[in-house]
Amino acid sequence: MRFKNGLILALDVTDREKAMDVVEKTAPWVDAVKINYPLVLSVGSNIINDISEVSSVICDFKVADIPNTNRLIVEEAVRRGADGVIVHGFVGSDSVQACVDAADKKDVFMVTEMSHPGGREYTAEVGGELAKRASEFGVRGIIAPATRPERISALKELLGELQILSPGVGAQGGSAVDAIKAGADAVIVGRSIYQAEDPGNAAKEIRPLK
Ligand code: NUP
Repeated sequence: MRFKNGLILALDVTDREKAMDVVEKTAPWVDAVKINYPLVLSVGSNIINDISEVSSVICDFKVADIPNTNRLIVEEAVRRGADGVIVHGFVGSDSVQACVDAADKKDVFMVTEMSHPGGREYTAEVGGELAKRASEFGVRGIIAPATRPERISALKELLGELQILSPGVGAQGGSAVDAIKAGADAVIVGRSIYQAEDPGNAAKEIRPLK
């Protein structure tokens, strides 16, 4: 996936009409729409097909199970039109590998250290090790916290050529420009865009690559 605006929309809304309205209004300024359980559980998984008609879609299902279950989840997301899937790395290399195999050349992004304060408690400890092994796992990139840009830089050192997507901008306190300066390829932004009065303009303003 290429990120010319450096911006991924996190569409954590629970209403189909609102979801499609935000997708359409922000389309010129976002490189992909990331969807998560709130939307899929509220409106149904055919929302993946619908958004994929308009935009690239990343399914942030934080897949974290045994290899066989991971495979079933990723296959279904890709079958419905996902261009990328976010998976957890802490479950082990076989589980991540199952996601990469099931993704059928679509992009798999692996969570390393999470962006919220609790992300320091456990995920920070394994984040470096996961980043170091990411290319061996065959993933396209990692998820690293915009709330701690110094961690983006540190994880980038261990990553090689892989991509970095960074959530935590705006509502969680991080800055899009700082995350990109630290080495992220794109930021992931939700509330600061979909809760704005004018989501299109908010996306236009927040996108870090202009
Ligand atoms: O470490 C992570 N932090 C995070 O916020 C990994 C994530 N995937 N996310 C997701 O990014 C989170 O689930 C939400 O969909 C989005 C951030 O949304 P917001 O804080 O900009 O509203």
